[in-house]
Amino acid sequence: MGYSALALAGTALVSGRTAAASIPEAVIRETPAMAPPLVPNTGREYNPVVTLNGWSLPWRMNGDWKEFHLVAEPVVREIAPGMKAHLWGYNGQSPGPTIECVEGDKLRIFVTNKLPEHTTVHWHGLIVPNGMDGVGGLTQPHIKPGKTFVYEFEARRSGTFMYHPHADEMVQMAMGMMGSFVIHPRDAKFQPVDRDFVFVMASYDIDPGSYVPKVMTMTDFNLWAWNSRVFPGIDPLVCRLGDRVRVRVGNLTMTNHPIHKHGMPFTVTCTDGGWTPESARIPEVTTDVPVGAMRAFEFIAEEPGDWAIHCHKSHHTMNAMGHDVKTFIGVDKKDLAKTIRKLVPDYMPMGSNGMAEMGAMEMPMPDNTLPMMTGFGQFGPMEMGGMFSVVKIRDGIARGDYKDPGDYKHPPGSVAYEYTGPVSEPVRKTQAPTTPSKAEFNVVKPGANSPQHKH
Ligand SMILES: [Cu+2]
Repeated sequence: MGYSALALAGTALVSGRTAAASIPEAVIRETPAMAPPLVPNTGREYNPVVTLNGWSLPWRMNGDWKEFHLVAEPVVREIAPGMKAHLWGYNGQSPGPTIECVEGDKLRIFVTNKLPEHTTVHWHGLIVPNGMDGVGGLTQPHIKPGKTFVYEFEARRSGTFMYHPHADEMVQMAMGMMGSFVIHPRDAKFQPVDRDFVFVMASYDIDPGSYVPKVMTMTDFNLWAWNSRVFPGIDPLVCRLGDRVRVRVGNLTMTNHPIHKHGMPFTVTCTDGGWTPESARIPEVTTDVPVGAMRAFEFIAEEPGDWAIHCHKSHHTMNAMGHDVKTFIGVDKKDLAKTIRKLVPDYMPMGSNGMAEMGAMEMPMPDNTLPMMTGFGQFGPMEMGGMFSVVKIRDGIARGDYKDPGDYKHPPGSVAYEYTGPVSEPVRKTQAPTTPSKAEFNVVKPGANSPQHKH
């Protein structure tokens, strides 16, 4: 090979200007369907991750450099069936493809800018030479529209990281520019898992009926997404019974997300700062993922079933509509509705008894708008949206099979059921509340007229 003359082995990273003379083909993908894990056929071996509703970027080996080609460009992303958004992303989708490599790999990443404004790429959490850190103006000139820049660095430590622009950041991240970056350990036996899922959280503010996120929104987003998808558009996390499973979650929204998983506890084993020491690993069922951070947690898939996994902020498991609607719980709106219907014949009062009715209701909505509460399970409407998916644990799934196995078949007698016998009225305490006596509290004030001091 013509590149062997570079003699890079064992040296510090030298500029690859000669080797970078030819650029690898940019692989573009335009579907939000989950790609099967990208098993490496060149370079060192590793156990690839699975990107929810996404894919991993192929590379080419050039001497001992692993070369990738990212293209920053406007994309159309299906947020969930029935709604598309006009975002900015990489290589045809938002988020961009996951970049996977192995600790010690020499990486050369070409970044072509097809956006209408300049950009850069910051490698969040990676230890890179300062001039490769991607902070526009501070560590490099911006990548102007139409230009291609080259980033070269060694993958120095394994873990879970992200990439995103560090140029007009508020706009570019609000438009969906981000991706996951996984560096696999040099030793494939280190912290091994059977299934390894990754996704990055983003939030969007897209008015019902429109396509482009409002980029000035600070906190009041209306779409809370995993890999730019919302429930019911998020892939299930399909696991084989007994598998050791890792879930890597990054947060590039403007607020924290307590990620909660039903069924079995998990342990956070890695952050974007590195692997968590054994002695610091505690079992949990919820882990908070702060803004600008990654958390990877692991569990043994030992309980079969359809287990919910979701952000525990309940507004984040809702889709866009009006989150600013008034609360009407307890209000009888019958008369009011009659009056309003004289003016607006379709008027439907909402929420006198809560909002569950919305989950089953097919309300007329503007085009390109998802219901606020949606999704049907085998027992009825799930009334979810946003950051929600299902960990589907099944016996008899093949290794490497991520196809949705459908609804869980519960063993007979293991589903909550209706009681149909007589129900007596609950016993309520009818006596008016009384002020507790001093004796009940048994407060002893030194020297005061406490009972002990009365003679
Ligand atoms: Cu959340």
